[in-house]
Amino acid sequence: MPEAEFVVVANRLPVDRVPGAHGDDVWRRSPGGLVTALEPVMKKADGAWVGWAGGADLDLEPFEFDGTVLVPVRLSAEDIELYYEGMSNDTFWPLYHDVIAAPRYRRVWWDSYERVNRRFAEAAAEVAAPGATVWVQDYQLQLVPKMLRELRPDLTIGYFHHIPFPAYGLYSQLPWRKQVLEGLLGADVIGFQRVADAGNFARAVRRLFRYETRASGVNVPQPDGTTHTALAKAFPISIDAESYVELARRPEVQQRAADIRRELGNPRKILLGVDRLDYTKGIRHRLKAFGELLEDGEINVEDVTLVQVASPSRERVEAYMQLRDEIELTVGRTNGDFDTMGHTAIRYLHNSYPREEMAALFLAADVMLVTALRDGMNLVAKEYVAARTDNRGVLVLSEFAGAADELTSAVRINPHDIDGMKESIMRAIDMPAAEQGKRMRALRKKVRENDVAKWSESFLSALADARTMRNARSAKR
Ligand code: GDG
Repeated sequence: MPEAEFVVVANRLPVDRVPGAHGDDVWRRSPGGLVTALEPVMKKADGAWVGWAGGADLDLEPFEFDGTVLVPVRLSAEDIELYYEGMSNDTFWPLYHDVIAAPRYRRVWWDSYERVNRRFAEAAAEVAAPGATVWVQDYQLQLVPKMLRELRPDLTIGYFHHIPFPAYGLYSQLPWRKQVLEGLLGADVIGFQRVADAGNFARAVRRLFRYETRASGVNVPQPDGTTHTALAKAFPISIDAESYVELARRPEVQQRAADIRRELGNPRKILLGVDRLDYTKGIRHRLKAFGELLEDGEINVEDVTLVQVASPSRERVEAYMQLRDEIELTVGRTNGDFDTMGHTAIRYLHNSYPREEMAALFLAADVMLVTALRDGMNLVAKEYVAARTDNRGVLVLSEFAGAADELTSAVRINPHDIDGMKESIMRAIDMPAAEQGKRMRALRKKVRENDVAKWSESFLSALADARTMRNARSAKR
């Protein structure tokens, strides 16, 4: 197997298997933000990407795709059930999102999580060149940094946590709370979305291990008497803003935005929500506020329509099935109560759409509703802002989304406060064009200045500094 100077380790490979023209399967680049973010870095370096190819029991050899070596990690049907749907999506996900849903703690899930993390670590250890840099992604792989350091002490290891890190009072529920922190502390740099997440992590480390933390550094004593310093810091992720600007300027996307408005019966205002169908996103709270505004007579369906894109997600996990039922019941009731022949209250779309359609929706939306109860960052908020090259439109943004730290000119809401949210939605609907412009310009400046290229550069430069320091220390020994 070829050796790589730069290795990404993520739960999923950056490609999807899709049916090809000749009846066989072909690989297609997946649309995700992480793939876009890392593409330039992977191309520059001799890059490899270690991850699951999707699907059960696939035995695949490493292969090259677009100049990157992809190293598939095999997951059995049982691994998918225990490590992925169980431990990752039914324990860590709800626990780290402030127990919005009750996390389940099952020992068989944990055993599988450890086993699968080791498999990822071994695959990375095998493909990394001597002294290479490895960047591990997200909560499915929290044990990989330590496992990898044990296998390959010569590597420089980074880890980025895409979701929140909870306060100690919640984190301490986790039966394996020590093992997870130890796993993460194997990294040289541990990146979080918000300053608050890095703070929660450092507090958990102090409480459970009493390790010394100085500025953002955590000093971890090693068995051989030396100290390993892990840097735990915020690196807020972003989007490829220019690609949304480019999409929004295309005449066909603008035409589609106009068509969407017409197809909806030309309402005066279109409100939009775009989320994976997930209980962290506050979709039910949003529907409740919107339904009450209709009930109160503050708005009517000829005037205002809510478009809710809820893309299918984790459909085999019980909590997600329940959420879908609840949302669809609410949408059905609201529409049943308020729709007319020509107008609908909520246009609900349980589907995924191409990026062009998303951009057209952003352009058509007068008000974008991001009402997450807890969200690491929320890229949709940044995408909406980037697409509004006309400096119009209003972003209503939950203070519980990481994006709220940077996007301070949005209309901020607390999604638990339904009355407050109703007032803010009305304020957004009625906002004069001049105020929209002022706020949108400020938001756009933030997103265009801090794009995803800057995110990966700043993380990787912190990692390069860590590597220099480590080399200097070992030269002294
Ligand atoms: C996790 C964290 C953090 C959605 N529906 C469609 C579609 N999308 C795209 C959006 C956006 C992405 O999916 C979703 O990103 P978010 O950030 O909003 O949320 P999560 O999926 O929960 O992501 C989150 C993120 O990781 C990155 O660190 O911000 O907090 O939870 O890009 O546009 N894209 C297309 N069609 C759809 O129907 N094309």
